[in-house]
Amino acid sequence: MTEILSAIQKSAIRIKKAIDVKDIGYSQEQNSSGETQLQLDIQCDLIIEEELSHVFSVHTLASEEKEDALLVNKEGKYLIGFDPLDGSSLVDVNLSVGSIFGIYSGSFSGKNLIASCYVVYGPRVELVFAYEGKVKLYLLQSGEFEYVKELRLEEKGKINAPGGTQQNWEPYHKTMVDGLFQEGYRLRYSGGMVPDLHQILLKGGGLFSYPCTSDKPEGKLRQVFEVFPFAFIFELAGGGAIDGKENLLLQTPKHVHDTSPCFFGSNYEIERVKSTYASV
Ligand code: P6P
Repeated sequence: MTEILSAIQKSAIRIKKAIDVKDIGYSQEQNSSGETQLQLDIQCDLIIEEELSHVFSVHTLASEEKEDALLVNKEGKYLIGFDPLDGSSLVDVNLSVGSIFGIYSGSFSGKNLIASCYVVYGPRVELVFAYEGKVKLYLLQSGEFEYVKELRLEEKGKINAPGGTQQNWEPYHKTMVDGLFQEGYRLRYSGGMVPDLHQILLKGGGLFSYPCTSDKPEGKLRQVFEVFPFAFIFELAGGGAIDGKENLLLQTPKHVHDTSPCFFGSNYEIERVKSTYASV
């Protein structure tokens, strides 16, 4: 696992440099979710593929930016699902973006996650690695990632990050979100999953939600590349991660690009979601 973490760290340093280059515009291509790819998306995907395919323990790579998974070493032990540059369209407006990695054993099922990691490219570059019961924060300083501290969620937080187009929310979901605001929760939502969830983790807790909506009945966020890795992190940090009713890590995607409604947060907020969704 050390070699995988090291390869992710090398990727992050190269991706940071790529982000700092003047905008290189959109490609003519679309990814498997029908999103037009930035040249930067493709470049970051290649960087990660290059770095991870040299690690002997990696068996298969699956990228959000590619239709099919790639076998890199049949003797390898781990399958890695990754989103090379989540929220990449936010680079144009100078907001934080991130890379997300799920490290699986055997298959891309939630229960087979062994470790997960994300990198947030903001005013600083920080990396969070969840493995063997601990969620560890690292900060990039003078070209090296230095360990900072372990991350833990409080039982109850103060942040509410409601995703999705509000006019397409179910009425019961809107009532739940508004109820949290009436209790004094603060709106913190940038449209970037990585910085939005990083803020909740570092500020002690709250709720991030991307529910089923009338325009996205299966949710928007991808299980293998985004949802499972963050579910693993939030659970290890003492919080919860559900699809409204069930633990997200109990899910097994039919296709590597499948999505799921998702809620990540401290226990108090996750219980609130469960009670809201219990009767729907
Ligand atoms: P919406 C970015 O495109 C992304 O995949 C996640 O990073 C983010 O949480 C979500 O979509 C934002 O979606 O519909 O709220 O703009």
